[in-house]
Amino acid sequence: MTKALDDRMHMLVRQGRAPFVGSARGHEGIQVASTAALDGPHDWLVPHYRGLGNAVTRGLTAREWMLAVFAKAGDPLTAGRNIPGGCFGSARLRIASVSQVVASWIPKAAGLAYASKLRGDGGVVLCTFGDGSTSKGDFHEGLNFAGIHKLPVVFVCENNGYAISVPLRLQTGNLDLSAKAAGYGIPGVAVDGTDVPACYAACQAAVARARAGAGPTLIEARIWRINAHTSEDNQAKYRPPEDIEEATRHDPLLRYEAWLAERGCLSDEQARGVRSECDGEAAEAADWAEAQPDPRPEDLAVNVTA
Ligand SMILES: Cc1ncc(C[n+]2csc(CCOP(=O)(O)OP(=O)(O)O)c2C)c(N)n1
Repeated sequence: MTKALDDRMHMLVRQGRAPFVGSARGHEGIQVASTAALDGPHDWLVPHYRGLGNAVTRGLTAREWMLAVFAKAGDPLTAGRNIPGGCFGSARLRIASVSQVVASWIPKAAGLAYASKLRGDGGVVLCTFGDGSTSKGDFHEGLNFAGIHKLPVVFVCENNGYAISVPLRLQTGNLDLSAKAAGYGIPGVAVDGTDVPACYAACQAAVARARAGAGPTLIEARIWRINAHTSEDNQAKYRPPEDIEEATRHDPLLRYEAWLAERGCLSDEQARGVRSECDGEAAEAADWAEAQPDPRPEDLAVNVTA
């Protein structure tokens, strides 16, 4: 479903119907696996703007997603007043509001986990971000606080190797991002983010650890950015052609499909069926959302606090 929505958004942007898309291509495996591991009634998801796979797995519908893409009044997070296509959230699904301010949500995730711990409700927080976010102060503050108080939070760094045009080697002197966990006294786990079962196992173990009161984990999922940073970005300007080409060979969806097929769990026909069902749902959701009412100018300041 994530890929179907992603593909549809690109189509809408090219047709001039939607303004903008930040693609999750390449991120789907870790996003679906980490969110599937978050299975408690008091759990919270605190995703980054690229978290389409997290949102869909958590239960955000294609129609709700498309309301945000078209910035419609019914957009469940901000009623159409945030950057379209990268801002979603849902009180119903316990998805905290998504911010475009890189890494700003990491200390907030630690705060949510602190609240859960104080309440003793057994909740776990899943917080996701990119590799670029690890060089922000918020990363340090969030992980430091979570480490001190042994908070029930799982930090998942989706390392796609770039922060827009900045490659990882210009972001940090230590390319092993999972190693940063040691500075906070918490476990750091590196996982191949294109390997869905491995991602699920790592995330499940981290969620169980958090729920048992043993504290946070940092998981670094190493993935490939299959598309440009956003539809506004020309990655050919800074990314070698071989690297762009190589990324297409690390598609977690194709790898997982092959994994299922090898075990007799998915035939070609079933895979085609799933794809066509998802494509149909994404197309229907886009057409439906496009026809919904725009926000009213007089509602600009609703829920805006000073
Ligand atoms: C504080 C801040 N600085 C800069 C930006 C512009 N910006 C948006 S996304 C991004 C790159 C973030 O890279 P990363 O954390 O690796 O995540 P990715 O987008 O690659 O998934 C930047 C610099 C921003 N939104 N917020």
